[in-house]
Amino acid sequence: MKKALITGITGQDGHHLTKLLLDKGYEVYGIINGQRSSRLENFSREFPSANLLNGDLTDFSSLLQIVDQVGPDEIYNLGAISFVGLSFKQPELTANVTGLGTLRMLEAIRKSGMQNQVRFYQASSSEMFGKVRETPQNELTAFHPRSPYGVAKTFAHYTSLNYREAYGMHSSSGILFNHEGEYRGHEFVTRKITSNVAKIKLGKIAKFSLGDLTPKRDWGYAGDYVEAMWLMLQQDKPDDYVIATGQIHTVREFVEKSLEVAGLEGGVEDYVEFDTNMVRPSEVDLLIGDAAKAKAKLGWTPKVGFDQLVQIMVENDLNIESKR
Ligand code: G4F
Repeated sequence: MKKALITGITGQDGHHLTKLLLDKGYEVYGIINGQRSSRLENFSREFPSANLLNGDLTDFSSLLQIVDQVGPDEIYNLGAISFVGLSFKQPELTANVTGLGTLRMLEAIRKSGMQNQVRFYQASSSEMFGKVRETPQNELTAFHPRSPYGVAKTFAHYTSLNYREAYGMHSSSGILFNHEGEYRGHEFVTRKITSNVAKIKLGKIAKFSLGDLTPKRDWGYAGDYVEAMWLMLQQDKPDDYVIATGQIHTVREFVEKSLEVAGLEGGVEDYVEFDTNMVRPSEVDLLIGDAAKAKAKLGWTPKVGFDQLVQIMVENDLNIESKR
């Protein structure tokens, strides 16, 4: 039985990936930081067979000890301070967890003497493209990150590449564009929209607030994207891949579609107020990915499109809110 170790296991992608790997017959291990949270409780209830170990991406000795103890075949490094807005308020913590955390994990694999056995996946991000140099963005597009989060992810991306080149490690990075779904945290704009639209539909609130409605994103379904992660580690050779749908929509369009799915009449301004606090010091205006390489080499294509994604999320939140 193959063993997989996941950092950030209780996050959105950790949920989807754990399900995928358990269905494939893996023994799944995850690193948690020892703090109780509703996310952790929900995760443990849903996946009682997953083994959760205390450790932290800011603590090298804990990573080394866990890698030694588990002896994983595959490591998926999903752990990060992943909310871009927060990274402007806590840039040093973001650099430490999201950037240096990746270096610590790769070094733990090397120091444990397992660099030739372990296959490593790094969760790279389209935020690295930031102020985009070309459209659409592919694996060769130059990076220009626009947030402490994007800068930290760029460091982690190149560290993963460096361990591949310097030590011959099977280290692959997925440059994932925005991916959403029913496990998405409420701080991200899609979930903020669908949970508030559900509350409006059920008569709990009349309006909610958002920042800039003009940014354009390439939004896919997280369940599809974790399949790409797994496929990368099944290849003979490690490599980097853009994972995206190739379709873009504005934040405003996401609100419009959510209102439509919920059956709410009227325009965006009838339900949304502008909140200057949500405007970022530097914004990423447009992200759209070209996943041709993933299609050609991994045989990966997204199954869920924009309309279906919004439908999944709105219906999920209507279901949750109707029980509260
Ligand atoms: O949902 P967001 O916070 O996601 P963002 O910044 O695009 O980052 C996500 O995708 C990245 C991949 O490209 C990941 F690496 C990252 O970890 C994360 O998953 O914001 C999307 C857009 C932004 O332009 C933001 O300024 O929505 C805009 N926005 C407008 N009003 C808002 C709000 N974002 C949030 N979170 N909350 C608002 O009220």
